[in-house]
Amino acid sequence: MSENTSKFKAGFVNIIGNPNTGKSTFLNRMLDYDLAITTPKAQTTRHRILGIVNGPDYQIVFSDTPGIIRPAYKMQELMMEKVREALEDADILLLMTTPDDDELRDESLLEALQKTEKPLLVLINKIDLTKQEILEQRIDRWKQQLPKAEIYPVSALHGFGLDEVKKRIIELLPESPPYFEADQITDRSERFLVSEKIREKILQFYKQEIPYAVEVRVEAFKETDDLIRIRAEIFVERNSQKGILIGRGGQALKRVGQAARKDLEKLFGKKVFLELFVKVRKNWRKDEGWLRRFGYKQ
Ligand SMILES: Nc1nc2c(ncn2[C@@H]2O[C@H](COP(=O)(O)OP(=O)(O)OP(=O)(O)O)[C@@H](O)[C@H]2O)c(=O)[nH]1
Ligand SMILES: [Mg+2]
Repeated sequence: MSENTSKFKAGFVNIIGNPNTGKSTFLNRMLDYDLAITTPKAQTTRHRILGIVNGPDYQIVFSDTPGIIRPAYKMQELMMEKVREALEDADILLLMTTPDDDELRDESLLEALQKTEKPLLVLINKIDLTKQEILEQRIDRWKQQLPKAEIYPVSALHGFGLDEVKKRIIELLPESPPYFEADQITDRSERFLVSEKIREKILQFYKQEIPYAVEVRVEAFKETDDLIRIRAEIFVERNSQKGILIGRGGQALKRVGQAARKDLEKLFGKKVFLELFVKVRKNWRKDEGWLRRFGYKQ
């Protein structure tokens, strides 16, 4: 191998943090692509998703993870396992916080971050929404809690401070050959991205518990030269939820389909034909069998 190859840098940068702090928004900004879904609701992300950024002599493999919560049911327990895994297999850790979020919702994770030997960047995101005074208090607080961390105030949404973070990540990357082909942007399938996009619309359009009781599965994905035909199933936990999801005369579900289709056409650069079906799977969030089928468990 030539000398150049040996100087290539590559590594895993795992993003963790409380719900709704902007982890997925940050990932999309780094990729310059809307890979991960983002919404104003907490617990938008349920799975770990890799997003790969390639440069001339580096490859950053970002991992987006679910927001840190105290699990109330089996699905959330499995989500938190993914967060803990992300702590273990990172080369660089990135803790996403906001000015009004000054402690991790899990003591043991804070302890793990205090003990880690890995480079740790704490991002204070959404600084567009705060005052200098508060920001300075937060910086002091994180310096106290995590003395070895480097702290960066940013705005993922508005693109502020991100170049500096990216530059620092590249500096910190270990020397390594790339882990993925240069044209690969994620480890997730197109089917997964479609199901997430549909879930994003459900998070946006429905209130209270509906989005949390929903799982989406793509049953068929057929691509031709000028069209992608997709058939997806939406699972809910109860009949009453099915009624709400579909809405009077099917209007509510139609809105989900139209909005998802529009975004998917942008994402894939092709015309999309999308069919949605709603089914009831009683208490799937607590059921190991369903959680396995839905990909929360191996
Ligand atoms: N004002 C402002 N809003 C932001 C910023 N970054 C993200 N947001 C918004 O914050 C909300 C949450 O963003 P997400 O990226 O979904 O947050 P997350 O941490 O991935 O959330 P979970 O997946 O639920 O843990 C969205 O409405 C974003 O548009 C920012 O820099 N400024
Ligand atoms: Mg997210």
